[in-house]
Amino acid sequence: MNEKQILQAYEIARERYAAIGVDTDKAVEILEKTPISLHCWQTDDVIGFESKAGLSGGIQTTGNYPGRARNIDEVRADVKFAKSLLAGTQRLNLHEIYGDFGGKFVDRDQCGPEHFQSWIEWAKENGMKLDFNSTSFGHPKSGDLSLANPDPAIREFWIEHTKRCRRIADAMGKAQGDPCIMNIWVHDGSKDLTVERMRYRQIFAESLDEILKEDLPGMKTCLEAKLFGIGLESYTVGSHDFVAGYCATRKLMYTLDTGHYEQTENVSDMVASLLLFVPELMLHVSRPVRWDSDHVTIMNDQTLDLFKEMVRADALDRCHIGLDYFDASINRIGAYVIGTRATQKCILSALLEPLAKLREYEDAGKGFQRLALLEEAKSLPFGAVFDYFNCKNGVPVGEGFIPEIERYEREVTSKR
Ligand code: RNT
Ligand code: ZN
Repeated sequence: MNEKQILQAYEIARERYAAIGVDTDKAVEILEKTPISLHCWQTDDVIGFESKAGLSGGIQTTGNYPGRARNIDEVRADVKFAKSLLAGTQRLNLHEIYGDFGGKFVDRDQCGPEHFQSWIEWAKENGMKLDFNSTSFGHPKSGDLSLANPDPAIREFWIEHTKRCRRIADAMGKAQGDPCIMNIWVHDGSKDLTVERMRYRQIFAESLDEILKEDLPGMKTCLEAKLFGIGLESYTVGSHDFVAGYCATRKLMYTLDTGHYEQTENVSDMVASLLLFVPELMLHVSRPVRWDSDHVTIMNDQTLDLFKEMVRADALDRCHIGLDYFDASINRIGAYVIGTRATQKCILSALLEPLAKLREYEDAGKGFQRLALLEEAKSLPFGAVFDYFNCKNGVPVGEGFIPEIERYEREVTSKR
């Protein structure tokens, strides 16, 4: 399709949507401004630059597709290339283990904003804002319990780490003039039965209270809930109930990772409950296959419903959108582009819902009409609007990004 055809198709789509009360120009404008935070850890299978200790903490990448980023320059080059194929706004989500440590070993209780100064500069140069994560896994002190550990020495170590991470996030947020969202996810749990479920959770809550004491206006903290980790199947300290209760009482942002719930659970329905009790949501958009497998996000019913619920709740501005998956079995940069575009498709689809009309039907008790319009909305010319969004922003339309990624693979990643 050439540009003229894309614009023609868009004009037709615009009229079609207008007929049911939907403003496509406005939807595209909102989509362009809605940031999606790219998770740096897709470039290198969650390894980072601190040590070669490997992954622990109940998460795992599978696959050994060639071309993994091996150092900070390669991570940056890959993120930059992925971004060049994406319309709209992207942020970059860093983990503490991706600091610029200058070849020295910097332990987790020693990290500071100085190790992220070059990231702050790089992000500015590349038009991205930063988000951040403390890192509890892949360390000799990780064990099964970090912030929930009854051993004060270990617990203190992780409290110190997390406090320092909040200060790093604060420095990032101040430098970029926009709060850095810092996620706390700890892997704490137990492989087998425990008779101390409440005790560890109580310790965890105390650790978090201590960590959150410091007032840091440049950043916002969020806490991620989880169902279970590999090797930690019987018990998770930071379960949904714990995190929901903690965030509601402390007025903290809740991190909703779409892979972290029972497979039959309707995750999208959580949006309209949580947002009544927590100030904001951080989303880790992922794709669980049979379990929390961290497959590349695609445009499926779960993801579509998630964004529909956000738009229906008029809460896009209370939701921070990030990706979280790690697929080492396919081209890693391709994985970013597929996942980001899929997320954008879902956001756009939600923005194009004929909500006013649907609400009118619902208020009038017109159940048949509501269901009919929900069904018909599925086959409206959504693709023409998405093509226009990409064309307008000068990035490949449709499958046009496939050869670009193949070229980068030929010229760059295959040589690693
Ligand atoms: C793990 C969580 C967490 C991690 C990243 C690396 O189950 O989803 O968000 O994926 O922190
Ligand atoms: Zn996550």
